[in-house]
Amino acid sequence: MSDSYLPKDFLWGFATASYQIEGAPHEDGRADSIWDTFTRIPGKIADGSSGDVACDSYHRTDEDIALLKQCGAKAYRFSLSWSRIIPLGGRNDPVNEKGIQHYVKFVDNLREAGIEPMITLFHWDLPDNLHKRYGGMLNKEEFVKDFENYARVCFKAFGDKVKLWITFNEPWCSSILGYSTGLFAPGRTSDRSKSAEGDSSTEPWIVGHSLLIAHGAAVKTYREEFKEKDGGIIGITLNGDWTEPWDPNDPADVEACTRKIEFAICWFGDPVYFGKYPDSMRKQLGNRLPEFTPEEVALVKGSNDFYGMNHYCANYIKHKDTEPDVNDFVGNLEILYHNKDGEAIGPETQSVWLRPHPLGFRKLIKWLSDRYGGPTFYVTENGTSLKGENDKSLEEILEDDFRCEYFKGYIGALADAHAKDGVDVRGYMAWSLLDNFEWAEGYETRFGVTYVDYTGGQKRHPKKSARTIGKIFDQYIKKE
Ligand code: NCW
Repeated sequence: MSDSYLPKDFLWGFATASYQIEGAPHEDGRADSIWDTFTRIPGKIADGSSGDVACDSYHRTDEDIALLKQCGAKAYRFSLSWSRIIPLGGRNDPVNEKGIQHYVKFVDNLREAGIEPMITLFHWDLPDNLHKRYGGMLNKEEFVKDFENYARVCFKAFGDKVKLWITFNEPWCSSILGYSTGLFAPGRTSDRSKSAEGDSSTEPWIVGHSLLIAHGAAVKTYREEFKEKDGGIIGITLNGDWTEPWDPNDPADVEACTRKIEFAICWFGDPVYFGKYPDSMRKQLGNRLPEFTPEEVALVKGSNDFYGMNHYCANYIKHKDTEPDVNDFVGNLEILYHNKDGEAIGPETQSVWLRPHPLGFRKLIKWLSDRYGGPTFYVTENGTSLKGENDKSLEEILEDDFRCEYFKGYIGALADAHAKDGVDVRGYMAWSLLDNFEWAEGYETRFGVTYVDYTGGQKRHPKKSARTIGKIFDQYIKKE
């Protein structure tokens, strides 16, 4: 048994996101988000599905809270659906009291159950009207004002009960998957730079910039109007993998590893902590990457009370000798799952991008802690899918030893990062409480510690991992 530990008041629990679990898309005044529209386009979702029903969590809040209690969770991270709260999205559009009341009741019930709510304001489901009205996240001026207004509505409605706030979940995904590869809503691709539609190769970088400014604006609002009274903290959640060189003896591969992390994580992290984009990005992207005005620097720099870290896996990186393509978004390098000697970084899972490698978690959180001057971390997501899980019998699915081992490895690595490397980490949310709508992968990929029987009345069946996580934390969290 390791002698590593986590602090006494460590907050652990589970995470979900509104569009992935709620369903009820037309209930109580909710309007479409960009994901409602996107999922209607044939071919966009692997199994042709949508979040129309998902886990039906909108109607099953009590069941979900009961599951959390059963697991021993101390916290629950969930996202609000902007389209329920301000269905048309904008600052001059009506606020939907029914949407607010739904979440007020949910937060109250969580707190009554002794579970600390952690709210994500934006987990990708932008009101579709804002996309149609002015181009959504591409339109910085409008988007920032509308997001700030939405954030204020939420702080006002829930601020006395909610002490942990996240502005954006994984802005990399909104920018790159939404505006470069087109895998996610709204499905725009930046590979049409020479087409009649004009140069779209700037779009992902413009979207990233809008998200950063909107984050800064919401944090300013919270600090100026709510923090003193409500006493909460607020930050942004960034995703990113650890990287190991394909050939550790090739300095170009070693250098490319850092560049990959800069393109994936520091794109957002550096502005928040240093007020600028990484040099490697400026060098490759030139003026396709927006510049911060002095007012924007003032807004964004220092805007994190904590670093929200989503982390799943690691990969090997091989440098490229060729010039970067105009649409390259990873830093002109190759992402691989085997190194020069054919060794795998980790086992396969159901998600093509996810190869578990727990030591990479310890290394990355330490790397980020060093780069950003030892911020407080909350791990806001960590978890895994299982190769072929959806094709197994229920009995087999419930014995998810692979997922249990994943959590043992990753939570142990986190405890090492805390106890041995001095990283200030205060919380951890496992992804996810429930199997749910896994975006472009539909329902075939399952991340839940609870099996959801989508065709069997949405019945929830806790897997072995649901019982294991609490036991793992019990071993690591200091009693005194
Ligand atoms: S898809 C994704 N995820 C999963 C999702 O369910 C959750 O909502 C997200 O916060 C689990 O955690 C996050 N992340 C995107 C991974 C990157 C995919 C890279 C594709 C390469 C082009």
